[in-house]
Amino acid sequence: MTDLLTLGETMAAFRTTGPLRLGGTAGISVAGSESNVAIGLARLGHRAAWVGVTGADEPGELVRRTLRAEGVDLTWSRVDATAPTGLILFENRVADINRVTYHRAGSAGSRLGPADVTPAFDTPGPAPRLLHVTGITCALGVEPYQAVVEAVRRARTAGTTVCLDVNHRNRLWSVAQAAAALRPLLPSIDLVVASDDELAVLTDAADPASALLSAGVTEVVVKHGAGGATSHSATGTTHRPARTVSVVDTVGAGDAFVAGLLSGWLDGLDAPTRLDRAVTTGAFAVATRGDWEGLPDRAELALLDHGPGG
Ligand code: CKP
Ligand code: MG
Repeated sequence: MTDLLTLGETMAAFRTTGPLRLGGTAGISVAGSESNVAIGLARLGHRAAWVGVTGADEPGELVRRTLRAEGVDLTWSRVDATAPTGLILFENRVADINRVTYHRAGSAGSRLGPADVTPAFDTPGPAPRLLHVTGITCALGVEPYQAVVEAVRRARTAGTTVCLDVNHRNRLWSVAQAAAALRPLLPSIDLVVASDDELAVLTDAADPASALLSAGVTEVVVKHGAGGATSHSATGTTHRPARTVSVVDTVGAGDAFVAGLLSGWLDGLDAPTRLDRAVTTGAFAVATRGDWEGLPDRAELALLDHGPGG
């Protein structure tokens, strides 16, 4: 049985230690918000499946090999030989500040469509327990957006709990475009995750969390970066401070946070304990280089409870 089903685009990622124009060496890995979450859950022992499309090329092989090695189920992903795998460049500029550039227009990943998600729900046996979708997939084009719409619709029918991370990307679309696409999904979303500045994508209300709960969302989790995170639900509001770590690379921190949160949900933890796990996995991502490489396994979750040498 699948614990978490997610869908999106995963790209080959090139990380430089300075401006790319100067040449030199780059670290090569993979990046994609939804697969970051899948890896985070797999590391914690959950069964995570990623639906996506890669090209029949070396970057695509890197994506598939990496996800397989991390224990992510690729049963419902596919290769499209007519389009290239997308690329993402992270050029390290100062301290933990990266310049991020996408080369993903027309990519295989953006060929994801509604037909790609139906097999995951049509497979005999129990439906996935969780579906995780993000605004990034919705921003990739009409077909990827329809894939999200279809996945959410099928999840509703199957009794699968649905999580939406707004994950707003200015380089992919405007706030107005994101609002027009994501707001209609809200009646079918159980759990919303957003950073405080992303809430305006979902509602114009002065009290966004209350408005989203009134719209039918069960839990609204708001990330405040170094200020921690807050969970809002009908039973009340809980806040957890961020864990104090040295900041190395903040990219992927949001996805790591979601992985901890959803892991807590799958384990049946209460809201405060789920948030604890979320700020912990988020801290692992912040304190290590790469989107997902530093994410913890079960035993490592406790490392940050004791501090260095503790
Ligand atoms: O919100 P996060 O920093 O956790 O997301 C990072 C990911 O998918 C990164 O892996 C990148 O590839 C992306 O978001 C993206 O498409 O921007
Ligand atoms: Mg994010």
